Amino acid sequence: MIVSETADKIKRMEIRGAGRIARAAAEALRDNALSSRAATTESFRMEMTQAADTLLATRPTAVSLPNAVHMVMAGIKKAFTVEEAKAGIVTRADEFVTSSQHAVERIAAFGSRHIRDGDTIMTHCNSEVALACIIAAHREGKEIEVFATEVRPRNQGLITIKTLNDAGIKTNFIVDSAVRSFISDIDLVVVGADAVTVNGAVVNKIGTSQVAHAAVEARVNVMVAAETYKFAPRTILGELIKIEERAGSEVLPDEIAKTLPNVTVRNPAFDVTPAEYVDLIVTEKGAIPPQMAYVIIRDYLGWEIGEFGDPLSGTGGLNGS
Ligand code: RUB
Repeated sequence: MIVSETADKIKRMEIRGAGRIARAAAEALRDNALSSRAATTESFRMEMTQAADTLLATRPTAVSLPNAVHMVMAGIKKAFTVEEAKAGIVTRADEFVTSSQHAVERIAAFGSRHIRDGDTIMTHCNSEVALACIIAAHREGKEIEVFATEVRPRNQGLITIKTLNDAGIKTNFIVDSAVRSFISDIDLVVVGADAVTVNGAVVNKIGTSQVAHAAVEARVNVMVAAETYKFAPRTILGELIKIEERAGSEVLPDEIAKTLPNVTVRNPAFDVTPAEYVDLIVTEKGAIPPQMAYVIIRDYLGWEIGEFGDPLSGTGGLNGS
C-alpha cells in the first residue's frame, strides 16, 4: 500500500490499535522503498524520510509507530548504494512485522498463565494482544467470562465483543460508566497499551485509568499486555507522551454542537494509568512489574532507537542490536 494511503487509513482509524498501526507503517515503508525510482542514495534517503514523516504525523500517542518507523529507517544507515538501502529497509520492515507477530503470540502464551480457570475478566477498548491472552486462556480449556466495555466515542468494544463471540467466550457488553458497578464481579482486568513510560505508567484508550482505579479500589489485579516496542525511550529524558485529542464531532454531532455555543466538546483519545495501578506488564520478554519498564527500555530497545528525533539515527532491532 502506498504511504499516503496507509497514513490516511491510520488517521481515519481504519487501521487502528498500536500493534497494527506499527506493522502497517513498516509495510508502507517497505512498499515505498520497493517502488522507489530514486537514482542516488541521497534522493532515496530524502524520499524515505518524507514517507517516514508522513506516517509519524498520523497519530501522536502510540509509541509503537515511531519505534517501528525508526527501526525500519535504520536499514538505510550503512548503505552505500540505492540497492543496499532498499534491501536494508525491506529486511528491517519484514523483520519488524515478523517479530511483532511473534511477540503477540509469546505474550498470549505468557499472559494466559495469569488467567485462572473460572476467572471473570474485564477488558477495555480493543487490544489485539490483550485479547490474544484471553483467547489463549480459553483455548487452554480454562472456563472464563469477559466483561467488555463499549468504548465511547468510537465503540471499539464492538470489535472486541465480535472477536470474543467468535472465539466462543461468554461475554457481557457494558457501557463505560458501568465499570464500577461490575468491578466486584471481576477477578482480573486485562488491557493493552499504546505506550509504556520509563516509570511504568501505561498510556491506553481513554477510560483505562478509570477502569484501573476502580480495580485498585476493589482489590482486583490489573494486567497490561504490551510488546516491548510500545515502551517509550524518550520518556527517560522526561518527555511526556502526547495524548491525542480528536474531533469533538466524534462525541457530539456538529449540528447539535453548533446550537450550544457555550459548550466545548473535549475528546482525548487516551489517558495515563499510573504504575501503582498496574500489577503486571506482560511483554514478549516475560512478565514484569511496571517498575521494571526501565529495564525493558535499557536491555531490549536501547537508548539509540532513534525515537529521539532523526529517523535515520536509530540502531533498530527489537533487541537494540
Ligand atoms: C487502541 C487502544 C488499544 C492499544 C493496544 O486505541 O487503546 O488498547 O492500542 O492495542 P485506538 P493493540 O482504537 O484509538 O487506536 O494491543 O492492538 O496494539
